[in-house]
Amino acid sequence: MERTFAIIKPDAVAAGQSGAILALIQKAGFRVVGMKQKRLSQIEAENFYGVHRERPFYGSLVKFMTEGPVVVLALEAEDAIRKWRDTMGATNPANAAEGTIRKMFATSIERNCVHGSDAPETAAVEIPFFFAAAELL
Ligand code: 3AN
Repeated sequence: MERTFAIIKPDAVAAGQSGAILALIQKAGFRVVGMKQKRLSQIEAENFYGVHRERPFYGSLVKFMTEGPVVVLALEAEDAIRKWRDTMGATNPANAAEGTIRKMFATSIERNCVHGSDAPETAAVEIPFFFAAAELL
């Protein structure tokens, strides 16, 4: 079993799509081991997306990710990291396959409704960034 980290981003939460996305997560066979709704602080968003600090979209991305509440999730499944990225679809919804969450709900490459860890090393940092061990059930 593997764990990955997911976020339902502010665009999707504001649009009332959290429940629909959670249903798709469960239908895809993930076990939810951690879940909470919170609003990211400026510092949290800056640090979480620190790897993108030098990218031209960094400021805009941080602004977007702090504009309203998000739902943070720790998900468990076999091959969870790859499986969740497949379930989300391509970063740019214009390239996302039919049936993926981003195809259904994302409106742009920035406002792309969900996040997922891209590698085991990333998941190992991202899950404890948001969850204490006792919150993972
Ligand atoms: P993914 O979320 O698919 O792993 P990353 O890690 O390349 O994609 O990008 C992190 C986030 O940065 C994306 N989810 C998206 O919100 C934003 N982003 C990525 N590329 C762009 C871009 N070219 N313009 C605006 N925002 C972007």
